[in-house]
Amino acid sequence: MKDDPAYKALADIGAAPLWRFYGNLFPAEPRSRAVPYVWSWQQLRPHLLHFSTALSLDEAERRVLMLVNPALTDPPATVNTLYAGLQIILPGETAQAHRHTSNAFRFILEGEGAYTTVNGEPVHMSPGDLLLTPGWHWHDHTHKGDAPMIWLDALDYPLVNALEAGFYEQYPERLQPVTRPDDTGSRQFLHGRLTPTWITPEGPNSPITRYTWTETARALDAIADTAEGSTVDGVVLEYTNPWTGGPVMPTIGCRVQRLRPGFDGTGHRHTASTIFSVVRGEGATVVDGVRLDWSEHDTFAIPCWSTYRHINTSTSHDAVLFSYSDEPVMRSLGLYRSETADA
Ligand code: GTQ
Repeated sequence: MKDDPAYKALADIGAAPLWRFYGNLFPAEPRSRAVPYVWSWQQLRPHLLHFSTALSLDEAERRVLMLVNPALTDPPATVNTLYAGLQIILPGETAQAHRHTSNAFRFILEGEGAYTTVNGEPVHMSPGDLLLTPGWHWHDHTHKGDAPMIWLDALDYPLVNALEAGFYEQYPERLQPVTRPDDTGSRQFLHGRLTPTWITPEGPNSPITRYTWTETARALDAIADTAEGSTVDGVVLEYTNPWTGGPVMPTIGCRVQRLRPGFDGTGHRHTASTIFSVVRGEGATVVDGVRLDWSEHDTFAIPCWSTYRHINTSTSHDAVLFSYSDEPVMRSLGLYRSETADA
């Protein structure tokens, strides 16, 4: 009975009746707390520029606007397991060297002339480049160009903190010493099937520190006339770890896709939570009946197990989307599921 005083007695001694919690603990299917959302580049960019002069990099370790899911504000996250932020750095600035157990990457949106030093290797940035900063790698940023540099930051800290595995350390100096030639990782490995034989795999991450847009665009162009791709995603390519053929880091997988003019995708859903960054073009993604309209450099979030489909609203131009998800986590834990569905 409802007001049985025994319930109160249970709570006082650290116990609870399973039958009152069962449906929430074992839902028939996932019900993400995150909501579908699109962050507007046009709205955010002026705020980035404002803070680039209002706040120095001595006042903030990183000058970043977090893209916070309206349903995930405490602690802030973009989807359940992943985070996105927009970072700006001005010519002449440096950002303090540090490392954390969270895996991170940057996807470059605007500017030229900055680099991130990752475990002694300067990794240079151009728009469309993907730069990896795997967990526990020292990283600091330096900008030697002549205009602001803006990129998308991605981290898995919502997952790492949920696992209570977060460690962080500051480097004793502002910048770490450079100990490897510029862009070593991409120069050694970013050449398809030609892998250096004298280097042995180390750790779970891709050795490619920089996936250049030049190479990515070349791959997309080369495939353009040979394949329609999938009805769900168009021509979609996964950034891979040359040691494994699998995702670039153990917790985050990255993709790039081209939606041909007028593309109207079929719907699907999967247990991976996903974040998209619009490289080029304009379109819409319909998520559980909510239409997210997007254009260049917008970011949008697709929660776990929500049904979605992509539309390229242009009839003359391709749309290109970069995306990342926790699919490697779901797969390695046996929790990945996907199915086609009407969106
Ligand atoms: O640039 O190292 O957006 O450590 C969040 C945490 C960026 C970075 C973020 C970070 C960084």
